[in-house]
Amino acid sequence: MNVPDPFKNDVEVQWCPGCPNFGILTALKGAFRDLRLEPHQVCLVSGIGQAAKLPHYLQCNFFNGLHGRALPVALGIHAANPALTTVVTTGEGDCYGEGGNHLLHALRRNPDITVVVHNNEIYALTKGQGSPTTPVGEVRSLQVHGVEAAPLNMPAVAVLHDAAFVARGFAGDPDHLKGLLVEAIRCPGLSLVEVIQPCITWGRRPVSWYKERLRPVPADHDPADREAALRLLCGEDGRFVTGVIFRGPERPLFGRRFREAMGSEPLFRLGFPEKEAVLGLLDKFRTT
Ligand SMILES: Cc1ncc(C[n+]2csc(CCOP(=O)(O)OP(=O)(O)O)c2C)c(N)n1
Ligand code: SF4
Repeated sequence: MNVPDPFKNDVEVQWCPGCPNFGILTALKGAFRDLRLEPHQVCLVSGIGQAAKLPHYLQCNFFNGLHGRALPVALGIHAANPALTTVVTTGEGDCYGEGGNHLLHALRRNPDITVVVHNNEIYALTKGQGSPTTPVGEVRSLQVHGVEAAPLNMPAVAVLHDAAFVARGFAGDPDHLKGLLVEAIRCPGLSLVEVIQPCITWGRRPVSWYKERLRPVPADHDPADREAALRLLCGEDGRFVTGVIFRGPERPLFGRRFREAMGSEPLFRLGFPEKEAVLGLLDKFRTT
């Protein structure tokens, strides 16, 4: 029997035919289905880029903001309504480049959100310039003599800062990626799921080139072992390691103190304070 997909909408997809981003879309929808989430319980947040278009293609709440600014918006949404499942879908340019500072501070704050980074190692929307993960030496439209700056290893940075969950998937394997996304969304705290997402238009290599190089985490890898996780990510070919790489120790969640005092209801249900209470508060700041 055909069960209607509640996340399906009629928006025309603007990605190139065959773009591996379709695999990420399929995986995310599957994860929501497996978690029995309904569209009104989910909020997708993105910045600008090919990856950042993903929220357009799902029927649910979403906020598509400015390039690099997905994370502060996501933190605001999560603070206003912690009952929502907040998921950021972002490119590595969006999240590690222009928005890199926001990721660093989100790692400190540990909000209960999931960040899915479509890593195609270039700025695809703007036609293939080098990004914060482009390998050194690769020639790009702006880097005509080859990229000079070393690539950022943000999954390793996330491990160093005790992110709740760090994993890497492959856009060409949506089933495996779906499993990672389910675990990431279930895990309380900041989950970073990087996805190897070859760009078949501006990238230099076919999807098969990446597939041949994938290095699943060894069967005996303990994700609670921080040093082992760093060895995997920082070792040779660390950029191709896939699977659950790290599970951080339990840490206080962003907004915990406020919610302990005010309850976990969405802000709009908490009601407005009495006018006298607000005036009394303002009085404290008045100078005579
Ligand atoms: C503030 C600002 N800076 C730069 C841009 C131009 N811009 C749009 S998308 C993008 C990069 C996209 O790369 P990435 O985030 O990796 O996503 P992809 O398109 O590769 O999926 C850039 C530099 C912009 N729109 N706004
Ligand atoms: S330019 Fe690259 S990332 Fe963008 S839709 Fe086309 S294949 Fe996908």
